[in-house]
Amino acid sequence: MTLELATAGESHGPALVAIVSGLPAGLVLEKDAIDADLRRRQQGYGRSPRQQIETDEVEVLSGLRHGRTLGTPLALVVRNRDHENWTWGMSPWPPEGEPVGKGVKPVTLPRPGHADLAGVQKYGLADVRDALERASARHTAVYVAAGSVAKALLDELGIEVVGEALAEAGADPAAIDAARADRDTLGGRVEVRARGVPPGLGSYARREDRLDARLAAAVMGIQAVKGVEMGDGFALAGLRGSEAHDEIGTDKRRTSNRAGGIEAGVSNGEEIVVRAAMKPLPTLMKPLGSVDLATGEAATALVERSDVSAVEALAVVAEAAVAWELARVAREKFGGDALADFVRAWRAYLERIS
Ligand code: EPS
Repeated sequence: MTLELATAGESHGPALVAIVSGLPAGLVLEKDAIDADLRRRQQGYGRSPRQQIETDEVEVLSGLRHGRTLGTPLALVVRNRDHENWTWGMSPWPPEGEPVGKGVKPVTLPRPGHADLAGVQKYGLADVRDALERASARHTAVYVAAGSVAKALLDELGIEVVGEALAEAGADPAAIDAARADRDTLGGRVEVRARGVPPGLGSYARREDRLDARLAAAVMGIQAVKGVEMGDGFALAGLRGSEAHDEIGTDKRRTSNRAGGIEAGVSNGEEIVVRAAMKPLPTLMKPLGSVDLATGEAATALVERSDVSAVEALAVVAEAAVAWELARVAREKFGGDALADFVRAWRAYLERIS
């Protein structure tokens, strides 16, 4: 038994969609809690005017009745309000009538750092828009909705997952204002902490079972993330072994947590700490050098409305990714078709190891 997530959706298409399967029946979901996470993702200083157009909110099409999961696939939808400005340009079917609104002209100026050039080469596209629409970080909205569901499941096991931006330039209004004035962008770092995770989630048996590898893949899979570390991560490389490891007390707890709650790919009962580094966003108002794919001539990259920094949004998205992966390993370990079976298996396990 595991959780699976399938998503679909373009940034300016009609909607973003997620299908979550593998939830137990009987889990109570609250629309307000999911919408609150969607709102958190939209906030943060330095976001683009797009966020004034969108008021993200979850719709549920299946898998839920009267606020309780049915143990069947849960279909989540987040609409793109901005689509009304792109109905011709992003019409799923051949558009009717004269071109009107946004997205009507092909984009031929790929942006360094975005999916634009690789996307058109890989898929044989004539319009960069056909690549950038899906590559856009817009669809992290629906990952956050799925992460919110995962957090509701983890809450049944007393696990809490919280992400926040580190107090660095990408989350500092003054630095963001300065970058905006220079028509530039910023990146930054975020940290996600998961409390209440029992020892024994994940495994050293196979590379793909390792909890740290799974969390790293989940977080690295978020747009613009270029680095992930667990606990003290890269800093551990410069320490001696005597300074780097977390000693074990008679209560089996640790006196420090440099490992970030994971050893040998298995949770050790301490707080799980995952940090991610985000590169500066690649859409620049003062564009970098590129090539016009229509003419082959030197040009500058596409200039589009964009965020100056989305580090605070990344904190919410990374929180969702960590929650999702922890919920997945918990489903694998504790199983159960009914929520009560899942919770009972967790309790029995805690009793055995205590
Ligand atoms: C993004 C470009 C911008 C961001 C977008 C991600 O969108 P637009 O081109 O519509 O202004 O605002 O992020 C979101 C819309 C969002 O909700 O997070 C990109 O190119 O990745």
